[in-house]
Amino acid sequence: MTVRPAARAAELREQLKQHDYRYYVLDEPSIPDAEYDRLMAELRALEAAHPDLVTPDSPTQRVSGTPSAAFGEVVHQVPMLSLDNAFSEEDLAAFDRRIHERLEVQGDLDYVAEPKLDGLAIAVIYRAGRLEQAATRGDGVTGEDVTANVRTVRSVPHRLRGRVPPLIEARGEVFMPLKGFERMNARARERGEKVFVNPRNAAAGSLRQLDPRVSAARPLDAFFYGLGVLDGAPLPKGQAELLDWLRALGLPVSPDTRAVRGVAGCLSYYREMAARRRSLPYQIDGVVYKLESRADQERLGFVSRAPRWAIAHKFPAEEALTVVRDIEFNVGRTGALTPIARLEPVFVGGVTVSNVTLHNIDEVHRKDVRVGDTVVVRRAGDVIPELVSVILDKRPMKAGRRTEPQSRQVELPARCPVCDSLVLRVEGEAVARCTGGFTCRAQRQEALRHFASRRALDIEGLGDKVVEQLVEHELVRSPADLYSLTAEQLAGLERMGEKSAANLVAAIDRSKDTTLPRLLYALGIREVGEATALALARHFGTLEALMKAGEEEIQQVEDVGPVVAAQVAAFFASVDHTNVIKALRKKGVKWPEVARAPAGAGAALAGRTFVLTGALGSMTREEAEEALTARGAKVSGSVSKKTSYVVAGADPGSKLARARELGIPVLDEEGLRALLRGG
Ligand code: I6G
Repeated sequence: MTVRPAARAAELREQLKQHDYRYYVLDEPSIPDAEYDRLMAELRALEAAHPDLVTPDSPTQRVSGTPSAAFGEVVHQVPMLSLDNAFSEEDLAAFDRRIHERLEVQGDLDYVAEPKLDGLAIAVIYRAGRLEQAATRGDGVTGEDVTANVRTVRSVPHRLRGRVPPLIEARGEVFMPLKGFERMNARARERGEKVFVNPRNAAAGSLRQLDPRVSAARPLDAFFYGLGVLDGAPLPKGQAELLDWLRALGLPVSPDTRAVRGVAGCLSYYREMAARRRSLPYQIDGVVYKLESRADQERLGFVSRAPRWAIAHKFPAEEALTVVRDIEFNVGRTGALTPIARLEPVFVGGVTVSNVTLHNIDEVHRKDVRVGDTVVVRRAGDVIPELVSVILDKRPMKAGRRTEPQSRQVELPARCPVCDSLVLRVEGEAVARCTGGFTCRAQRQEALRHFASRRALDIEGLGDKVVEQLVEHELVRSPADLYSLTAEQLAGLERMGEKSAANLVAAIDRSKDTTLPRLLYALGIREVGEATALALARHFGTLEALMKAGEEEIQQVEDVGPVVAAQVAAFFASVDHTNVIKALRKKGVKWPEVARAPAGAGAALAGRTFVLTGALGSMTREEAEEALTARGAKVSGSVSKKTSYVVAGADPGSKLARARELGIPVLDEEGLRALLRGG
């Protein structure tokens, strides 16, 4: 679709005016600065190609910053200029070259480099050393009188120090340090008040408060870097001397200004500040280089409201606009479903971003992100790119309807996009998960690792690396496939000798003799840990009985609530899972029936807490723990007043001493066995 230049220019003018109003009057910009700059650049290019399209009221014809009628007007005696921007090293080199050409000099030039604060430009007049007037830049010619508010900024002195000139106008930037900004927004959020989108807007909004008492409560700060009017004192010879003088007068000046030489010196300062940017206590959006010599500055002069002797070297924009092409759900190793926004690729923060995570479905709903939306994407430093917000004004609407969007709210899928198993979301939890376990390709590796782990089927030698290769080469899809593996197949894997392959086959074979609690735990059903597996086994006795049970019946098991019951029922509702169980049986995996315990009974050691310390001779620590928990006891890692018994084996540690200290009964291995027999 081609748009006629005249129509496009009119559209851009209208948009820019709207954005100016939101930015300068409401202090509520709806698009990132970089996007504003892009719109302005497009309008400038159009007007350059078609000069007849330039209108007197075009935003390109004035410096932005409409003064608000609410404040008195101040006409700047010396206009407040703006700075040209350099967005690349080439731009900077061209700036330096132009100066060489105009001054007809050779060799490296001396510059002063300064951080470019993201704040609000101000001019402060001191007469006989007393603060008389403070004004915003406004449109560069006329600003707003913000004297009362600037008086509340602590770092701006009401009186200058030392030998003061009869009249001096210092120029600089008012800004809000990050800590203060965050504190202020946190407080506003608590009170349900408006929060500011960034420190720049917070500073602007605070300075333009009609009630200076409100300004006074805002954590504003200022740095000065330039001169407007000066009477009764000689002008400093250069920028470095000017900064020293401002400091001497008691005005705050950035501690990070530096004399540099040539383009190379400028660039090394730029890189250093870019690296330090995240750790500075205030926001900067670039650095400024100024030719040191005032005599040379005067020879160079100005071009269209910007000095030829200074330039702002901007950091890459950290925010940009793009369009959401799609929203997909990624399934992680643990089955967690993560919504991902697929974006129209966009260059932001120095890289091209085409995907951003939306974390969870609540976040999607909170931000109300939909397919087709125009969104603000942010990438600050090395931080992972994030989707900041949706530009609701740009949401595509149905043809002929102003209020009905084309898109619908994104919903959590009912089934896993990878394996089609049910997706469950535990109430109160942000994360939704696929219940597929090892039947889900995305989760297979993690599920197999769990199946083989020590407290599950305990297959020695089936470590992470082996599982990874088995899954990758598709030798194993479900745990039942493990029992068909041959030593030859295993010997073909990386870092697996013949001996280890044979050992692994033997270990897999040994694991066939297992118990129902271990098997239930090994299946990796969400919310089913060892204790729950044991409780389920003791309640139902057989796997068949459990598989037939409904959610309500499962809830009869001690300590099993609706959340666990829903997960167990969903797991066994999957044909894939029941097929895996059948296949395990067929391959010879056996789990004998468990003596059923009526609810609450059979737990002879219920309510007692044990702590194990030192090595036991006839059983491993895990076996001891299993035996104890099977009888309803709890096993803890540390001794406290609540400990019922400490079981001490060989070489007990400090836990034994602690038990003695607290007077807790200590059992040796024989004592433990006796207790277990009795229970
Ligand atoms: O907007 C500005 C920010 C910082 C400036 C500036 C500056 O020096 C550190 N310097 C000048 C000369 C101007 N604007 C016009």
